[in-house]
Amino acid sequence: MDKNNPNFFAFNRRQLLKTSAALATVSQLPLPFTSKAETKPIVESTEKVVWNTCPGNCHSRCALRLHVKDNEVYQVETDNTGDDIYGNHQVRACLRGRSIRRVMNHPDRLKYPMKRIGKRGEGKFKRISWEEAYDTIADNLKHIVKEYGNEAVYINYSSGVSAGNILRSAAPTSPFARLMNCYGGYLSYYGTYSRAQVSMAMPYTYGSNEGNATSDIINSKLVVYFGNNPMETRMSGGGITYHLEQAREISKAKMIVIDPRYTDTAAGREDEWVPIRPGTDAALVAGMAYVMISENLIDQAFLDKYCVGYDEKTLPPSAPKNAHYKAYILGYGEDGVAKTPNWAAKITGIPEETIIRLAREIAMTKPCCIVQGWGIQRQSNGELAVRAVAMLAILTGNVGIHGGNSGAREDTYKITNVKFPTLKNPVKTKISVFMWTDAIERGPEMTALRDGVKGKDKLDVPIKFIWNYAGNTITNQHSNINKTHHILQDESKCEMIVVVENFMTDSAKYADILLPDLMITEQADLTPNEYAGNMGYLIFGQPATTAKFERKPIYEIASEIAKRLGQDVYNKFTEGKTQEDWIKFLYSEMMKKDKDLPDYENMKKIGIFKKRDPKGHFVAYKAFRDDPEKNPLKTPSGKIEIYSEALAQIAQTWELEEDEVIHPLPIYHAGFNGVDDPKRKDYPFQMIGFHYKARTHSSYGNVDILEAANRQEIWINPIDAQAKNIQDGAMIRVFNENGEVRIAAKVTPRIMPGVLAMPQGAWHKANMNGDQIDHGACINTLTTHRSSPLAKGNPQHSNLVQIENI
Ligand SMILES: Nc1nc2c(c(=O)[nH]1)N[C@H]1C(S)=C(S)[C@@H](COP(=O)(O)OP(=O)(O)OC[C@H]3O[C@@H](n4cnc5c(=O)[nH]c(N)nc54)[C@H](O)[C@@H]3O)O[C@H]1N2
Ligand SMILES: Nc1nc2c(c(=O)[nH]1)N[C@H]1C(S)=C(S)[C@@H](COP(=O)(O)OP(=O)(O)OC[C@H]3O[C@@H](n4cnc5c(=O)[nH]c(N)nc54)[C@H](O)[C@@H]3O)O[C@H]1N2
Ligand code: SF4
Ligand SMILES: [Mo]
Repeated sequence: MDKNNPNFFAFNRRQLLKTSAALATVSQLPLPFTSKAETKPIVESTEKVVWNTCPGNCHSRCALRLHVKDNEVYQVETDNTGDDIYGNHQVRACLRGRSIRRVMNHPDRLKYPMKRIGKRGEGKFKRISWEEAYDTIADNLKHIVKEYGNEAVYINYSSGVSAGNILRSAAPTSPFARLMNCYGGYLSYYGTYSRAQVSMAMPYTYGSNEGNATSDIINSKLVVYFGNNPMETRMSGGGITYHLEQAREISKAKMIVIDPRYTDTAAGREDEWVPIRPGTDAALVAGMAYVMISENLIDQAFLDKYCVGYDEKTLPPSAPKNAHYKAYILGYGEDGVAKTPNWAAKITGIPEETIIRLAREIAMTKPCCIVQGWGIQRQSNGELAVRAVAMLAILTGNVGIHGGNSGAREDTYKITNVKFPTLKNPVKTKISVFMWTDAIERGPEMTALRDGVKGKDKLDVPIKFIWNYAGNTITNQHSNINKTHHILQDESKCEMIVVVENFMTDSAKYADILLPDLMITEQADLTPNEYAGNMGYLIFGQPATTAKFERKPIYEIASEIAKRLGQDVYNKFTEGKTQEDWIKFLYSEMMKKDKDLPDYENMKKIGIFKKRDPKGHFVAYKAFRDDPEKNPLKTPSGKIEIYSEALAQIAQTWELEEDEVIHPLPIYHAGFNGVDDPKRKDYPFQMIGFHYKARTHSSYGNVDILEAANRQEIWINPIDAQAKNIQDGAMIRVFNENGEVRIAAKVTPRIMPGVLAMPQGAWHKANMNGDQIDHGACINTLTTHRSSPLAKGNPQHSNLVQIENI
């Protein structure tokens, strides 16, 4: 049977299951996360089982089946439809989703609308009525729009409710975006905290940022992961780890994991772990490219036919002589340095012999699937690094074929979806998602060429009003909390902050008005899949319980505010529809696009609908590979741009600091807070963050059992621990020029020497009127407000720190 037939896995799984049936008699132990492990409760007449979704943004979207009795969720199970066969498999929740009952019924959940009575950040609030809350918000909004214009109103990035279609929280899809678009518009952002650098940079190479479906690993002989940790970052049974396991089971592909940490993805599953210094992947690639080029292991025919700027032959006429990639690698380019494996070894910390061996292996094993996670791009030199990793795929001609990949992160099939329409934003100005604190402090100084303002040469006004719905990026998830605190203390700068939340998060403490929201599990919505490999699915969630205390659904909150901004605003916002009307409407639009969807009532009944990608395993840029003339890429030349004229132009015109580089080629540059930053004299350790299984960012961070199971601790190599006389488990100080945290030390060889790793998303806990020492160990006490050069994105993994015993 053809491996690329979408039924291939199904066939193979059946074979496997047959074999395992024989084994089952020997071992009857249920596997973790299988439906067989679940108890089927006896459903009494007062009880019901309600389908809904895990709310957060972990890039899986799991189905929850909530068992309800007397208006309380008493048990949580997950998807029990489908089977163990790939393409019809179960979208099983991880421990976080299964602990949702502890979030819904948490004693700290917000119950009433409140207004702030202490200073911002102090956490002192007073209960008010909904009427007073709505009036205060509407009056302030009217006043600010009148005084400064709509550009002074900002909707902050947030991802707490990235699941539900109507509830979607981030600015481009937030209900507040629709509200503001009915009221003259708002200052919007480009990019995300997730992938600002890669989304900006990769299209200069490929015209977009596509990767092969994970399931296509079935066709690979070798899998190389650069800073990609799906076992922790895409944990669900509906997520990609499932396909990864299955695909490798069948293809027997060898796996190499390149990461400063020995990750859960590597753990016992990899064939080789290559520890690397953070921010140096581009140097590793250059060292490997040197071997491939000098040993003639590259795919010259591919480079000639599909690429621009590999060598003199395809270098655009506008480029200076020897500005091509080959010259850069071999040492006759601008810098005159040959990027030998020895050169790369000194930068990356990877032995020269390993670099040579890896280069040969990657070049000679075909097809080879090269994938990068987003850890390497959340850095001060992230834009260069992501294009550099793509070079490995390009040099070896692994782009556009089954079993290969572009070097980007793995892709997914998505179910047909129609979102709550946010309408057109009359304000065209955009800032980078990361630069909102700058826009409060020095908005009118921010320009297109220096600060990446888009749609205009400069901002006219600073941010004066912030909507923050279902997000903790005011402080906890944004960088440099102490500096942000300082900026927000001055109430004459940003005049009004509205936070809609479930908890008194660190960000919520900065609200002027704080509103208690219903959770997604307490209302109806449609949720499409996110990263799920080759299977798309749609979940129709229903409210598990009625609203408790004075919590309200966001659609009602936004509608009530709209009403106070004018009858016309209200009419435009609601179009006379209730939340249920909207769901019916959106679903009918989806049904028009996908004839396979069941009808509304049936969808409501079944709760989850699954559909396998009818086209099989997605391969990025396959059409281009098959016929580049007919299917050009979206780059200016229509080809893969190793040398980008557009970037050459930007490099010449934008205003940059000395330690910032934008370059037409994917060169190595250390960036700020990198390996060769002079600040290492005082702060010798490189410290990365990582996305942790204990939480989804800060969400679930207050669930005690999850906290206990996965402690907040900083990874330190035994060599460093010994030099610093730090014992495993000891509480230590981690500090730099931005602040100080206290955290337990995890002394482990799973991290390379000289590098520390701190799980991101822990709840910031500091006395902000006192010493500001963070006892919660939120990594953003230590990160910087400086942005990366091209995307102006968050370099939250580029940090330099010192550690000491307390
Ligand atoms: N240093 C560092 N910082 C980072 C990162 C990093 O790697 N390192 N990662 C970045 C990335 S990739 C991202 S995506 C961001 C994520 O940052 P955020 O988008 O802020 O994500 P969370 O911390 O999960 O916060 C979501 C909030 O939504 C709330 N919430 C959940 N459900 C509901 C609901 O139904 N209604 C309302 N109103 N609220 C709800 C939760 O209580 C929680 O406070 O963090 C970024 N910050
Ligand atoms: N459990 C859980 N899952 C999540 C999330 C969560 O908070 N918790 N968040 C979700 C969200 S919104 C996002 S955006 C994604 C984030 O997904 P990613 O950005 O891919 O996750 P990270 O853990 O930040 O980074 C991935 C890996 O890169 C490594 N790394 C860091 N710097 C470097 C480097 O310079 N070179 C190399 N080679 N490796 C490096 C880290 O050690 C880590 O193992 O995860 C999603 N999934
Ligand atoms: S946190 Fe992610 S993997 Fe876990 S249940 Fe929720 S959506 Fe699924
Ligand atoms: Mo993210």
